[in-house]
Amino acid sequence: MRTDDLHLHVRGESTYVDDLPSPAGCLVALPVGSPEAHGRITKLDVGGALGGSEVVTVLTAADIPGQNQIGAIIQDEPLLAAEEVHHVGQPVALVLAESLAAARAARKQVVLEIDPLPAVLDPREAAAQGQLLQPARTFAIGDVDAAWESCAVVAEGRVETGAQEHFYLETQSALAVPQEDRTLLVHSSTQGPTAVQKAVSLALDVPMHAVEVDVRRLGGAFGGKEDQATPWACLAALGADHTRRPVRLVLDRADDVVMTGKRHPYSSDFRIGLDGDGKVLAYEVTYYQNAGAAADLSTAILERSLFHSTGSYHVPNVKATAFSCRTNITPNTAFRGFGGPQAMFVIEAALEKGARALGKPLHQVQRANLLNEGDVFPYGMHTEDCKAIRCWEEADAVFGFADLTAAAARHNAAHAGTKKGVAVMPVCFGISFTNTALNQARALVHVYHDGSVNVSTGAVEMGQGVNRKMRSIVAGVFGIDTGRIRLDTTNTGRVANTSPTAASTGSDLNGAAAKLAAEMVCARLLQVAAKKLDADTGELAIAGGIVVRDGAPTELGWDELVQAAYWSRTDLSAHAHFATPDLHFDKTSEKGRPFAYHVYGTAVTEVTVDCLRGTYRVDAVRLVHDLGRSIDLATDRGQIEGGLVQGIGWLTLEESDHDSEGRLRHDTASKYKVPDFDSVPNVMDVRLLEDPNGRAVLGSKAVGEPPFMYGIGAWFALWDALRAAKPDLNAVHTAPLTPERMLLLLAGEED
Ligand code: LUZ
Ligand code: MOS
Repeated sequence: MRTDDLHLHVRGESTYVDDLPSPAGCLVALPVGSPEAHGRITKLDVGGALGGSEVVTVLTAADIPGQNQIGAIIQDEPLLAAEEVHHVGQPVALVLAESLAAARAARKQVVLEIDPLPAVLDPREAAAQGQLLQPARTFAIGDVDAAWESCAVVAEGRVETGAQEHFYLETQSALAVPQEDRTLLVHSSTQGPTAVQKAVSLALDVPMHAVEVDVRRLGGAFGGKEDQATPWACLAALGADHTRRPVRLVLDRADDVVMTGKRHPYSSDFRIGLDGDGKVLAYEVTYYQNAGAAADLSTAILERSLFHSTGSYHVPNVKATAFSCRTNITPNTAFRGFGGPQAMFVIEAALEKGARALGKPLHQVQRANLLNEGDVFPYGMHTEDCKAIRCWEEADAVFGFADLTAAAARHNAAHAGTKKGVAVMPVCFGISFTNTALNQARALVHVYHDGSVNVSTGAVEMGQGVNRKMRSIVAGVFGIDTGRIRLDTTNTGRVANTSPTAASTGSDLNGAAAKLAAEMVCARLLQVAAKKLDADTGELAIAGGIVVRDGAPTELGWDELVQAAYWSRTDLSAHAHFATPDLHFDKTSEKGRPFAYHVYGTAVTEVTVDCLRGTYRVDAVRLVHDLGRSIDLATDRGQIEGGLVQGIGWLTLEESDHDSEGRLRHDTASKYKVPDFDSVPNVMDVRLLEDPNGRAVLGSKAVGEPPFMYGIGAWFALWDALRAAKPDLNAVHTAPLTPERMLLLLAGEED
């Protein structure tokens, strides 16, 4: 029997929230969003909408029985706006109707009048006005101010990185079904079932035990459903609680794009100082994060930017300052990398400018500064089992950076119409939630007395393959075929107090908990086996579905053993908890050991630019990735290739911006370019450094986010090609480097 969902995906049989059959009497909910970026609500009249046929009711802030507040870190975001609106698309009311068509018609009849207030869209402007989510944070080590004078060169510059739309195929969805006694079952497309459970309980003023959140799988998330699945589940729950009828809320693509946040755009200033050998002596950086109209996860994202300010490099004197700036755009949120990519792009830009000032090749300067074993990060943690240099050296040995650079130079000398560029991109990414308390997980393992196994964890399957890994881990403990094991839904009734499946930690945390729970049941089974075989438990194990004694198979098979255990009244279920050891961080000194370990890697990217058209191709990305011992190689390769392509998209194609009124310029797939099959590099050569990791389950390493940042290499390879065409170019490091911007730069129209 097949127990993963790949065969369901290819047959289109996997169920998502919107595929769940409608329970009897199910209503459709549709949010009404603000048309203005900032203003005072002077009139909200739902009377016209209520007159429509099939319209059941229209709810506003006044109908919320509990808190009108969904902010998880900072309580600054209403579920439904009551007096003021702070961004276009901010929900102000909820239409409940018998059909989607009726809900759409009714939404047009809601009268919403807003007295506009000035909208701030730019993070530097917000900072100048004191619109900050929290006081500035600074990570510092050494003495930058004293270091400048010992530098051979000092370079300064400004860096802009853009937003990124998650574009998960499944839009935000929830189905809330009222149960007896004012309890609720909520199906939600969320990475954080407990976050949804808690927010619903606060909005409805019921205890958490009255809210059961169930998640089968998500059709993609990428961070977009870590925090921002919550409002839609709360609104569906509000409708269900109010009407005592089931309520389905599925955003259409246009609403989803306008009403949900993106990756944070950052505007940054850097100053870097190098000695004559290209060693970085000092680095000073200031980040202005465009948080949007409410905090959401912005302050945590800002923290991860600070942790990644020096990328893969050791810098002795650092001062990194970060501002989380409140503006009037949709609150931005988690997105693969969580602020890390933004900071890593800045240090790469700084090295590029510094290398140029020194007249040395960029990759030589990068190599000279790579992290070594025992080096200290600005946040006080030292590298352990550091793979930065090993990945770089292996990539250089296999792919030959000098040869690739020389080949590009030969091409460029011989061709005026096209230019080739090459860039090396080293990655170092810290694994663990930076909020230490979140680094815990639970699992529940049931062995049924027919020998089949049911596993529940706090991990949410979002296409990343976490369920395959859980299954493989449990099968390994029991010594049985993976086909005997099924992963159940992620459900707050079976596994409580889940951390979101995020920060690349899903498999590390939940896999460790699942392993512990399976080991508890396995130990009990071996006691039963020992009795039956008149053996010592120490001599016994299960392998290939059979009890083995001192390595030799016995007569006792798994099914028979499980039945014997049941009939002798043995507990065949176990719940276990795992918390990552040795983590601590002190926010006063900004020092500690926030990460269990780091993931390393090095990619080399080659591109060709058409100098007449500004168009380009990513010819090849070749990389060496620090994977640890893989639990599921195909899944890990998928994460590496997918992350890389998503990173290339962020830096080269995906342009998300607003007009001067704060309205998004795109709300459809035709106006926003996500990477497609054509954007995939012609060559993707992924080599793995497979070295067991002592700090995660079965020697594995987290793989979800780190590969995203290889995509930064595509930007610098394009920049390299651009410089071959325009050696005197002195433009701002701005991403994405779209074909349009490339053309303007080639034509000397943009700076
Ligand atoms: N989510 C979160 C994350 O809440 N904390 C983190 O540190 C994090 N890091 C990466 C992605 N999501
Ligand atoms: Mo995240 S960016 O939800 O791991």
